Amino acid sequence: MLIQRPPDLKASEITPEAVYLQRRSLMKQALALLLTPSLSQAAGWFDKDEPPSSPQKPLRYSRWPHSLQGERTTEDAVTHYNNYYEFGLGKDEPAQNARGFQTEPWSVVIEGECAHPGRYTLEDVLKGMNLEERVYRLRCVEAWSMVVPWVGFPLAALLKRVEPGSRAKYIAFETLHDPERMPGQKPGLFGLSSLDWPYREGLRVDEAMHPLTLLAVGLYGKTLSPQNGAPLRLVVPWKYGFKSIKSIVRLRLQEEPPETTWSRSAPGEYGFYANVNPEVDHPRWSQAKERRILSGSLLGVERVGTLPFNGYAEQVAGLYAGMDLRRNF
Ligand SMILES: Nc1nc2c(c(=O)[nH]1)N[C@H]1C(S)=C(S)[C@@H](COP(=O)(O)O)O[C@H]1N2
Ligand SMILES: [Mo]
Repeated sequence: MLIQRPPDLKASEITPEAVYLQRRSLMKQALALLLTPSLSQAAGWFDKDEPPSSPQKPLRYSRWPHSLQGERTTEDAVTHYNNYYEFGLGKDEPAQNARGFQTEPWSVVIEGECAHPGRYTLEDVLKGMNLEERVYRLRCVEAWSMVVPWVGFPLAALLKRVEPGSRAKYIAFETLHDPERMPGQKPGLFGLSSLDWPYREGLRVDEAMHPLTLLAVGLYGKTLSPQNGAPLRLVVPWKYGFKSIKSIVRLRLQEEPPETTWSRSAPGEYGFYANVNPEVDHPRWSQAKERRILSGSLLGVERVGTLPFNGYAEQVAGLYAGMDLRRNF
């Protein structure tokens, strides 16, 4: 399916990941965008008078020394410009539709090739964990990015507790599957019936054990808002945003590479590795630059060059030594 984009619509505003799958939702969104007066768009993509979301609680954490310097994306923008298809296709929809999403109680099943499989409550998972604030860039495959002060702990700390076995080569992640609580999972409701739920992602175990790989429980010093993946989500800063799976309920250690949602639905567009790479274009648009979103206004969004591995090459390029990154995209 090839969809011609009206020249005045930016790729980042029409949700290309979903566009591939569903023409109807594209038409709806394109129409909505065309009908949006540019002035109100400039004022921000969300309604300031909206009722409050579920209350976010303050977190105790220490600062990580190697954080990004410089500007951050405002909290408003991080919490109101989201990709979370379980709660709708538009960037402003998750903040609306995830309001009141219940994350207590929450538990995570850890299974497969490890010494201590089981169902862990979120409290078990967090017990004794040292929470840190780490300012990481999140670079979306749609060529926009944000700079976010995440709060979390290294995934490695959790994996070490369950002691992966020698056959554990990959780790599979799953988001909650509960159409009653996640309306986007209801067949056809957002026109995304062809995406099979739950949302799935995967990493190689050495990627998962890398000290930059974070399980985030908060941002801007507070517990995560539902739209950002409460209560527990992955952040892999050198990979495109879709790897950073939200609201995780299952981790499986396994020998074989897991299937992932986007590479399953569009294998030519989304690979397993998804390392940020300005030299490997998405088949339908360039990845050489990104629009750095810093506040709730789309006017004056700076376009900056995208860095290999999203700027973390020094720390992670060694994981891929000898691999052809054009083939393993
Ligand atoms: N379960 C789930 N996780 C998800 C997504 C999603 O639709 N569902 N979207 C991904 C994409 S494409 C991006 S860019 C990031 C966005 O994270 P943010 O909304 O916190 O900025 O979440 C990722 N994790
Ligand atoms: Mo994304």
